Amino acid sequence: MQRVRRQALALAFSVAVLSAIAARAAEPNNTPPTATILPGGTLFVNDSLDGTPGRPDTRLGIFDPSFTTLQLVDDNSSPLGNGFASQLIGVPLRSDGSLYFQITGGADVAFADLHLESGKYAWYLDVRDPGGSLVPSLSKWQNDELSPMTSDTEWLDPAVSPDPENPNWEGYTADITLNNVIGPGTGDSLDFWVFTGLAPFQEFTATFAGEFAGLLALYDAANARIAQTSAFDAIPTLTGTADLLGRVKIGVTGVGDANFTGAHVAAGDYTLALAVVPEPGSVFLAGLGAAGVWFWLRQNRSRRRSNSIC
Ligand SMILES: [Ca+2]
Ligand SMILES: [Ca+2]
Ligand SMILES: [Ca+2]
Ligand SMILES: [Ca+2]
Repeated sequence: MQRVRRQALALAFSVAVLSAIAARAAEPNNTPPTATILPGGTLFVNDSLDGTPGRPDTRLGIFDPSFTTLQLVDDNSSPLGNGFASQLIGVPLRSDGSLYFQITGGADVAFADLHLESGKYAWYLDVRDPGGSLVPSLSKWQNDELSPMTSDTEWLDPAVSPDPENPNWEGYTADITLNNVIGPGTGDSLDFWVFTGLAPFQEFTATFAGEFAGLLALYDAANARIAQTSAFDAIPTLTGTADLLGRVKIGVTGVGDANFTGAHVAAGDYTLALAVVPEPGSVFLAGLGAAGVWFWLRQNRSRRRSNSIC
């Protein structure tokens, strides 16, 4: 018994040392299928996210049909994105039902394509009738991309008014809203990790601590998201069980990106730590650190199995 105990303590110690070696992501690990597979025994990772690059600062202008006369402009009014996206509310449609608008970089005040912004964004055009109700048939949206020294021109074609009593579209307006934080951007906005070497169906608790507000999600072997933390969790914590192979796949993103597509601007270092749940009823097990328990159990089980085979 003494020999078994010494062996178990030595194993627990070696696992604790292994766990103390902070793993880093083998980037890109930005999707569940490309998750970084951690060495068996690794129970925490120190890494970082940066969702800020690739978010274009936009400027939005309303123009005449020939795009020569700027009539209305906005730089940073959008409630969507990172605070540098644009929005114009209640823009009157022209008397033929048309509307012409242009999106350029924030610094390009003259709409002369003089800017260096790049990245994906989305625009939403919501047309409202004179009573303020949305007109879905005329409303539309699109994902787009801004590149340095270019701009995007968009418009609503002239059309016959839906109201014969109001052929000149009087009172019809459009809200144009831009979102400059869509998709993963061009930085390191997502990390996916696979912890390995746990016992089959081993219970675990995963916790996140970081310089930014984070979200964790648990993925199954088919890369389906099966559980996730909420933006309201003071300490993002997931509980679950390892799969048949003793693996746990966890995704890390920033608050606001509940779909784990990387659409957030959080940045900073974080620690993701896994604690395995010891089986109750053993005083000896309670004396071992959580880092060593699963390994001790696994060794003991395989030893028992080989004993019973002999
Ligand atoms: Ca990372
Ligand atoms: Ca802007
Ligand atoms: Ca474009
Ligand atoms: Ca990553």
